[in-house]
Amino acid sequence: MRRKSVTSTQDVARALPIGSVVVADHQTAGRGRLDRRWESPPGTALLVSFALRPNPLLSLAAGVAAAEACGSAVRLKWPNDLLLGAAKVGGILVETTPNKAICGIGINLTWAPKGAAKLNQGRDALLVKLRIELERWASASPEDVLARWRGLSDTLGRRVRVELAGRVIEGMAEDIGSNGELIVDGAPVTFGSVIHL
Ligand code: BT5
Repeated sequence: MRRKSVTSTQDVARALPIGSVVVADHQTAGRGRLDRRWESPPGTALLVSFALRPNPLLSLAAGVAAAEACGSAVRLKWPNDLLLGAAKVGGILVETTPNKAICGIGINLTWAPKGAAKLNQGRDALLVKLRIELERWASASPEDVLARWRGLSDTLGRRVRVELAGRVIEGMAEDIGSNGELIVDGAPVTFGSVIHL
């Protein structure tokens, strides 16, 4: 389904059956995690939400799918950023209901906020590739998703600072665990914002 303007493609997809895809030219209230805003002027980005079956590794699988669709210059930052060079070019937001997962993907194409990147690819061609990759990776085995995520990762092998609720840790990002958690100096981090040092 294509819309000119919506609050968020996530809000529209939430009410639709599994398998639905919602694309919008503009979001008046695009969002990231933790009530953060996702900004993009009308017609400058791929803004899409997929209604899918719940899957505990969906956020990582969607990152893999998006990176594969964008091309080899795009890499992944834990937990959910798409990077071009060192700059954020897109993001993934997975929201769940008891029987559905709403997977939102935003990728900057012809505009990016200060400090961020844009991909300069055509929206419709990118969406075609993304649908194919997401179908593949959302139904791939956890081992395959984790292995490909490791291969596309720009986070592993780096020193990172992780901002957790009320606490900051620093250490080496060593691996991701079987539930998608980041392993920093041997300890699992399941939630938080990461800064590459
Ligand atoms: C994300 O959140 O990176 C997930 C973004 C998901 C957006 C898609 S668009 C389609 C669907 N519908 C929605 O409403 N959302 C999804 P997070 O990791 O919380 O990052 C948010 C932060 O990224 C913000 O606080 C800004 O600092 C920054 N940001 C905002 N807009 C950006 C942009 N266009 N490009 C790069 N960074 C941006």
